Amino acid sequence: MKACFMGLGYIGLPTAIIAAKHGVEAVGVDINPEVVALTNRGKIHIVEPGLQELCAEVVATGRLKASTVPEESDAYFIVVPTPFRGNHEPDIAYVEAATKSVIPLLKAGDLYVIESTSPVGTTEKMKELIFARRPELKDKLFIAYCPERVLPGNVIHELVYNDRVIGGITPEATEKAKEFYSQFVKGKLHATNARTAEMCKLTENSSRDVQIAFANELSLICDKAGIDVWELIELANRHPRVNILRPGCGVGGHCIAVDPYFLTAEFPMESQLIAKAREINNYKAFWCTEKIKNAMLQFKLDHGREPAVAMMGLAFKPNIDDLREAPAKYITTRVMQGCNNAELLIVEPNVKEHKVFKLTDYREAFKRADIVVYLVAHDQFKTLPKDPAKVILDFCGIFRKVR
Ligand code: SAJ
Repeated sequence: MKACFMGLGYIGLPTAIIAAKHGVEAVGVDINPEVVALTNRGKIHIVEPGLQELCAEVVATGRLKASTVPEESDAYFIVVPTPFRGNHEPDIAYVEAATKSVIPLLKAGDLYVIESTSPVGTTEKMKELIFARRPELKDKLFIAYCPERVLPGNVIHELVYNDRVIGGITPEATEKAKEFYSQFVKGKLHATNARTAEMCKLTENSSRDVQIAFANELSLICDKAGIDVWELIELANRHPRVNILRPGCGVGGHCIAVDPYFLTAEFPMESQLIAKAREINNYKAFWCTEKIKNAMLQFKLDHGREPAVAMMGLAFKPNIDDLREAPAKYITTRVMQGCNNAELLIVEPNVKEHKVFKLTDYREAFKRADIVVYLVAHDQFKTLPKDPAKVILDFCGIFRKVR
């Protein structure tokens, strides 16, 4: 079977590689010619453990090739970004563009699947778009939506072993899509319709955002109440049916921090809790910024000089190098803007250099700092000593567990 993957990003590229590894003749399409050229040299442009070797293998055997234009295939997968316009309005322009580029190639019996996180109803919209241009294909295509849920950093394993939700426009389309995915997915393939599958993806990530907001709200309450929130959560989680997540310095990344807006944009009156959770998680980063500024002022009052402040971590989550939508980056920028001539020691052990931030080694930063601010719970930081002479602001529970 030949499959065309539209979009060679964090999901499209690994999926094309894994499908090729399992015998599919894969064509990976991207608008970025450098990504295409790199892939055809068997190299990857994203950071994902183990993927480089697999890419080299499937390119060398000719099972995967990359191109800037789609080729006639038996199955087409839309795996392009779905960004937001300014006012948190989802933008499916890339999905539409990718669909338009494959429409001329479609033939009866082909499979067309959207994987991109999309507003509910997108698959139906693309069905209309296809049949408007190719009326002779009406009811002769298998059209479905199949979201991915892989965790960055563990993609190869999760692409194969995660269960997947397969939502066809028709039951026959669901079965056709299940047949394709069964070539490399060992997890269970759960059949449903397209709208439910679209909603399922948004539900998974929105539920996590709400759960994190609860943990963050607890941290604000406990700060005011003089309670150790980490001790509190660890105790509450001893309850057999309580599972409170970890407070942090905010919620980052291009998924949990973004996907809830697909629901609040489309169902503004019905998604009050989801909207409020977004506000709470965004507010937490502002709250941390104010805490840091107050600690700097207090230090100056106590010591008659500006403090040296170590900002520990920029990434959006522990032990990765991805700074997209990272609250730690936002906080560091805000503190930088208001720090007068206090020395700011910015640390991100997973990034060698940054075009905006001058980075310092975490051990040196810790040694030189009067105030140490733990923003991201990177493993490296767990090796640092506890020095009572320093002011510690720990927003991520660097040495703490919650269960
Ligand atoms: N975070 C907390 N406290 C927690 C857990 C996470 O503050 O207890 C923060 C993290 O620091 C980070 C953000 O939330 O800033 C998101 O991190 P994450 O690990 O929860 O999620 P992602 O974005 O790496 O991956 C999520 C996953 N979705 C769910 O867990 C429901 C993954 O399975 C999805 O495939 C991915 O989103 C996606 O691409 O949609």
